[in-house]
Amino acid sequence: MKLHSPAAGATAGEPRLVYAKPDVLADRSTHYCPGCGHGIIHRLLAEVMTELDLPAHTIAVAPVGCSVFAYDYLMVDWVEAPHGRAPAVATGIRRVRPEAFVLTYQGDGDLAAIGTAEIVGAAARGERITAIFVNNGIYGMTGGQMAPTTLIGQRTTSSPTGRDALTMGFPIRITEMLAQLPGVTYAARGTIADASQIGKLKSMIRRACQVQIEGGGFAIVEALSNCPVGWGMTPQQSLEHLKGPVVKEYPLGVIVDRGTPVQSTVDAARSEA
Ligand SMILES: Cc1ncc(C[n+]2csc(CCOP(=O)(O)OP(=O)(O)O)c2C)c(N)n1
Ligand code: SF4
Ligand SMILES: [Mg+2]
Repeated sequence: MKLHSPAAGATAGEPRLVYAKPDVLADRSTHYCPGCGHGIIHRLLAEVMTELDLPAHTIAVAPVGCSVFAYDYLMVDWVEAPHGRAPAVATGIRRVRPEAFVLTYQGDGDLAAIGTAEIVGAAARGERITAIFVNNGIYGMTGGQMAPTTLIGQRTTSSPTGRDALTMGFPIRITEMLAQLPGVTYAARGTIADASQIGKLKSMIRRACQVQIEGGGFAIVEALSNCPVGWGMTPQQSLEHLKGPVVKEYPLGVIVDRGTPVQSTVDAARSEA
């Protein structure tokens, strides 16, 4: 794969290629709505996997939700595991293919609601998988219903007057919850809200992939993303909303990094206890 053409060799006056689409990213339009963050996260994954030479060794697991068709865009081997079961399916793949790079990609409805048990179980077991968790605060695919991650006061099609904590509960910071588990080597939250944050999110995804390569346990990156259609906003408004109320509820940064390999993760967790 060639991300960057070599600067060396370009002679004065010749155009120099500074960026190219990673080969692992399919050369096709996506089905995502204009301004949707899923495409940015796909690109970051494609760049990181390419830089770490992972595509040929990768088995990825796709969810339900708008990213169900991730397998049409990232040209690696995929298994489809609808209804929140990606971490369970990834666990099976891990056990039978110990040499593979195992990746899951899930939205917040899929991971934090429909498949809560599976993500908690995989994290508790310290499964050596890399999980990408796209939190856009809503069930995008099915028409914008409330998710566990929906903000208090946020209007959705199933909370038309705004989410009320008294009757609908509070948003779940699931990545912080998972980070408490000793089996979790790395947990971080980034966002696609602007160019500088996209760079930081890429570093988090890179670290989460390296953890697996270096023999660490479970690694998760939550990507705060947008759903302009479900939020009833323009793409630009949705990015401002991300930077404001969404980041206030879901703080950005590395939540835990216990180091690799697995034994050091366990030792670090014991010393925290
Ligand atoms: C057990 C079960 N309940 C509900 C559905 C319907 N369903 C399909 S996708 C989806 C929402 C997924 O939302 P999310 O994971 O947040 O992804 P997004 O579309 O927002 O990226 C739901 C509820 C389902 N497929 N299975
Ligand atoms: S409904 Fe929302 S999450 Fe789904 S593709 Fe459109 S903008 Fe993206
Ligand atoms: Mg969602």
